[in-house]
Amino acid sequence: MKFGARAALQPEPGNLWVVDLAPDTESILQEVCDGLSQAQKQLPPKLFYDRRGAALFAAICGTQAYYPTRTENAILDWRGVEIAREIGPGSAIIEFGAGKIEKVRLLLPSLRPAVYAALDISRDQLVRASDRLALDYPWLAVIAVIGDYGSRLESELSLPARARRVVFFPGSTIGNFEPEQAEAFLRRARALVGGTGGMLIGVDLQKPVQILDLAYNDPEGYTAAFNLNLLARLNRELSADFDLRAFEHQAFYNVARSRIEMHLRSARAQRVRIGSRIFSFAAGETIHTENSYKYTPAGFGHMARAAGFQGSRMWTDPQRLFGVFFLYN
Ligand code: AVI
Repeated sequence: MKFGARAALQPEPGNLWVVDLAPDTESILQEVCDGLSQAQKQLPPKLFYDRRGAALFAAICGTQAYYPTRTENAILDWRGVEIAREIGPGSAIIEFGAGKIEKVRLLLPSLRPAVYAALDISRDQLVRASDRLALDYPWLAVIAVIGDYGSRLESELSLPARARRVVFFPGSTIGNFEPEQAEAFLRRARALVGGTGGMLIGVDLQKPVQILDLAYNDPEGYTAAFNLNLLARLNRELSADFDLRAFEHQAFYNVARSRIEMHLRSARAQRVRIGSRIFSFAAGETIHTENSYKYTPAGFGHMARAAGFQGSRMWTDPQRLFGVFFLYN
């Protein structure tokens, strides 16, 4: 494994290159204080994914209640050959939010890309997973980029000029963006892949409320632990003094806005210190920690066209819980 400076970054088969674009503690502190100063207090969901948060998210994905992971995996597995045919061999796959790098493995045997670049905020997990991938697929050049979705990936990547570029964005993480941000993200992906490129993206579809509510309130309590870990992380990394027993997990489907909302509800009136700042909470007041928007196939297709993609194709499961879209120019 090599930690590469941009000038030296040249992918080679069998090699893994690592670029670190992670935000520093100062900018995280600023973002946290800004969020907790709003009338509706909020925290950015990207902070969920420290080492413990990434492990809890993996546990959520394994629950019976959280259907998106297994449903998307099944679609990628069943439709892998068709998807590979759409994309073509020798491509450069750029995955945003790659996590444990499991999903792309379902596609690699039929897809045979030349390069795979993974971006993720969870440093340890990404380095471990991309190192393993490079070992398992000696014919594949692997690049690991540590950063959030705002990282200027475009200027850091050096990809073979002739490879068809395809952004891979599975997991329905697009649902964690506000609709305007989601459209801007698609537009950015389109600019990154250029005129001949495409985007393979997983999208969670609208469905009955009970299925959604259960998925974000799993009986095992992993989602609650994942949500509360955000406060534990602020205690650890920003010397905050949140009392974790005084906050509780809340998740519900907001029908009017077609989104799951996650909050942390203060069980009593309390004051919390973060660095030199004090934040007051009323009893019952919440910190809004995440939205997870659910789309209809038509609604998502419309957004993709507004972002500049000219065509799309969707694969889904028999219950139409989840959609995997290929967007192209
Ligand atoms: C990463 N993202 C797509 C997940 C979701 O379903 O919105 C995050 C998550 N939050 C709670 N459970 C899962």
